[in-house]
Amino acid sequence: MRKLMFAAAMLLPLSVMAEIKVVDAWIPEAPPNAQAMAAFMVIENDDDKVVNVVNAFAPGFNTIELHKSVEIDGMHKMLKQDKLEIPAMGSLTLKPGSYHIMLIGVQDPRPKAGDVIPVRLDFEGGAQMTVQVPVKKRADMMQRMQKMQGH
Ligand SMILES: [Cu+2]
Repeated sequence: MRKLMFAAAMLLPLSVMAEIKVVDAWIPEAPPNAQAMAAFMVIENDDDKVVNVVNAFAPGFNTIELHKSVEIDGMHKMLKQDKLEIPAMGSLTLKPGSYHIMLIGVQDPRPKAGDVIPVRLDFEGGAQMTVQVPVKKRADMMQRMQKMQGH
């Protein structure tokens, strides 16, 4: 029994991953002159502890940052976040106008609808998870989201 518990402890950084599920991930296709793109997704946490995303990486971009869009005095601003906090037994929704993963410095060839970008999430404690995120036309996706909200 003692041996078993030791083995479980060794696997701890990996076991964090088992509690995390990412759904509805997408990246809106950007206009040809756009310098940045954004990744959206719902990160679900089945653990009874808070899980933090502290970094992210995606090939084809110069810099990746964790952002939150806010409105201050009627101005849209994006604030850099040190971490994205996924509540215990809860989820965090990354969506337009809110939290997102900012993909800055788009390299050639530019991602377009139909492409899939592997986005790696780095969790506090060292665990990593790569999510295959499809690039989609923004109009198609916004329409789908409105339908889901009953509009
Ligand atoms: Cu941003």
